[in-house]
Amino acid sequence: MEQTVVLVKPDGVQRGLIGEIIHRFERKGLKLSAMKMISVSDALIDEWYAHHKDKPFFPGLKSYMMSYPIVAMIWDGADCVATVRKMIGVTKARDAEPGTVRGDFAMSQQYNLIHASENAEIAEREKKIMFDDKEVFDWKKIDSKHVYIEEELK
Ligand code: FUP
Repeated sequence: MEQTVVLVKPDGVQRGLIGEIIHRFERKGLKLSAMKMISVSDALIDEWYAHHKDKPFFPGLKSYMMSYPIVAMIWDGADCVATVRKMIGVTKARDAEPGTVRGDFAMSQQYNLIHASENAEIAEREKKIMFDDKEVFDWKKIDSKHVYIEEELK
């Protein structure tokens, strides 16, 4: 199965949406493999958003990400990266489709509640940045045989 990294950003934590976000991924049939609340450092943001470091919005993005704790998670499932990206909606939250996290709960391009890895390669990179191996749990979810057919579990 594939894994993706999700962050509930400071605005999501402040607005009491941690549970709502977890609930959506649980009900979808995804499996939670890691979760922690952390304050992110300057260096972590530089690494995480390295591809944005020369953008005009980067200083604001960095101070926002460092303003309050975030909740970092790893979710696991078939085609999990693309599935979760669909469930969070587009970056500019007021344009995000209803039914997505950003579409249902946010209005801003920066205060858009949540991050999810863009593709499988980035997901692997983000897992290494955010989690130690001992923080990631390899466990069997017993309802998986009701979520997937046999071939999908291989
Ligand atoms: P996403 O993959 O949807 O999280 O979006 P990006 O990687 O393009 O952007 C990362 C974060 O930078 C966004 F979540 C919010 C912030 N951002 C801005 O503040 N302004 C912009 O114009 C673009 C992104």
